[in-house]
Amino acid sequence: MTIWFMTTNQGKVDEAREHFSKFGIPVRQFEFEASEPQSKDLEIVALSKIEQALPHLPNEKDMLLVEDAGLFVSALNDFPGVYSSYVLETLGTHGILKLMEHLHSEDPIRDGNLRKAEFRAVAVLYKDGQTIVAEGVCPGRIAHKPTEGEGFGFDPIFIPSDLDELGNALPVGEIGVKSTHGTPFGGISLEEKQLFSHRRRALSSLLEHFDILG
Ligand code: ITT
Repeated sequence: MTIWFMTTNQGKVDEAREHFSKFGIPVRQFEFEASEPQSKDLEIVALSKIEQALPHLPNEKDMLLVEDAGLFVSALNDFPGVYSSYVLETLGTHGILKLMEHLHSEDPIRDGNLRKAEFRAVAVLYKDGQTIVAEGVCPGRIAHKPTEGEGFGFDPIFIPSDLDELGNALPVGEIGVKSTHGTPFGGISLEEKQLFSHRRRALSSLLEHFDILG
């Protein structure tokens, strides 16, 4: 049983592998150029990609996974959202920081609220003629400067909110049992990112909905 993950992004493949390997499910990258519809809805984009790729699946019995994510910044009216890939290629993380330069406060709680953002992911899994959709959200804030290290995309500038003992995200300023202590995703390991990650949440929720382990 293989999951074909249709994506051009190696970082996303690594994270999906890290997650599904815990369940003994191999993940392989599916190279297919799908056109993305212009939509403000991540789910519409993901479902359209599944539809385009299905006829090209190597084996009918295999599963096909598409997962579309975006960074939604509150002070920028949820920009870049579904345009995240394009914005990363054009403005880059420095461009996002520039757009937010005026948003700062000496008070850490106010600062966190001014710079509030979240990652959202929609994962769609196709198996045996059925399609399951699941979502994952990771609330947090945008750092004042990028961090060096691991990660991809917006990881250098996104700081996830702390988590309580159940793994739920806490409001800005509250200290949780799981915390990156103000370090962005780009400065922590892939394993630690999984605790907070929108992608991991969407993929976990997929597995709950879809009894592929049975
Ligand atoms: P595919 O559509 O081919 O899967 P993509 O890189 O375009 O690859 P998404 O549409 O899901 O992936 O992501 C939109 C952008 O958001 C893209 O530039 C990603 O690098 C970035 N992104 C997504 N998830 C991220 C994460 O966990 N950390 C940092 N950046 C992320």
